[in-house]
Amino acid sequence: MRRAALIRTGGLALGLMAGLVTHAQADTAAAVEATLGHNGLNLAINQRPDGHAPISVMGDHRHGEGEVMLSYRFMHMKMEGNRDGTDDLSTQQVLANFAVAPLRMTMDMHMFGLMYGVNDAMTAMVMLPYVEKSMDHVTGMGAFFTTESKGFGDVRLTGMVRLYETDRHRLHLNAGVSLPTGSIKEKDDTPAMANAQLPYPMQIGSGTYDLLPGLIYNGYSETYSWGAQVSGTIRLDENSRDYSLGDRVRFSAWGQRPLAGWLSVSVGVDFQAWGDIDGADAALNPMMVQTADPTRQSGNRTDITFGLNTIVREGTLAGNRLALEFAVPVHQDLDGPQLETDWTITFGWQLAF
Ligand SMILES: [Cu+2]
Repeated sequence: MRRAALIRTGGLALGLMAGLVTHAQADTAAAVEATLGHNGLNLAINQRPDGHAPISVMGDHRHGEGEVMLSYRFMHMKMEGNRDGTDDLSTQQVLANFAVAPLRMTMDMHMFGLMYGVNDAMTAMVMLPYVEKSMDHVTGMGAFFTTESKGFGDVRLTGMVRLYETDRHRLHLNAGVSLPTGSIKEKDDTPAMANAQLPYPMQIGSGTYDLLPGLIYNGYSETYSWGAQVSGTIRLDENSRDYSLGDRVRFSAWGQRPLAGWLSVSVGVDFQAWGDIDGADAALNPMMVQTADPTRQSGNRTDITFGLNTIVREGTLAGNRLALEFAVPVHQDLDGPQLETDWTITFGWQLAF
């Protein structure tokens, strides 16, 4: 039964007969052909749950000309305990060098996305994040305090350009820019000062124009799919507070398996590395707390990821996608002391029309 369902997704003609094609551009045969190009498999892949990458991967797919996709992601990241290199540090060890030790941090991100198929070779994407951060600390005197920040982050504009495409393999370039729309002037009360400028990791934006280059590959068979992405964040200038965050590089690879026409599971690996901060915010005292020291911000982390993708295949909600992904680190090397990441969960909704 499952196998029959998968085979059905393999052919456009059968898919049409089964009433599975719900995209708006399927209205006319000419539009269908324009979307499909030289073969009939692409639209069927787009309708598979694993036709999209695991939800934490952005810019993984393109759209046909005129097609629009709305998306919403919610990401929650939990960090607790300090580390230097690959060794855990106790709070006492951190307090031996600083007046304040961070204990834990959470970050919630609501990411709103819009994709538009400019033509069959290029899709444009806009992403707007809303970020909420909270960090708990203890002072050398034993006083606990929490700082918080929130607001809209840096807007990202990206173009995805087809480089190579067959019915089973797709490669495209991501070329994007991040705009400095997020605040770098977040303040909160600390025991040392009321309304103090918050350290680097508690700011919402980078304050700089950043280049976002990337390359994505996706491959498909009837019973599996797989993919990989390499992407970077390159800071182009110094922000208005006289620093620039470290550049970042990220490599992800994943495999997915459809379990039903509406459900697929994924497993993957996600490596990220980031550099130290250039320059310094003059309002921050690096002797006070590690998060205010521009030379203690670099590191790298490797996560193993587990995900679920679903797609509604029929009825009035057809085309709606819901997905969940959980990431847990297997290796973290931090130029610390820095808070270490415990886990990240990402939930997402997507709808193309
Ligand atoms: Cu999309």
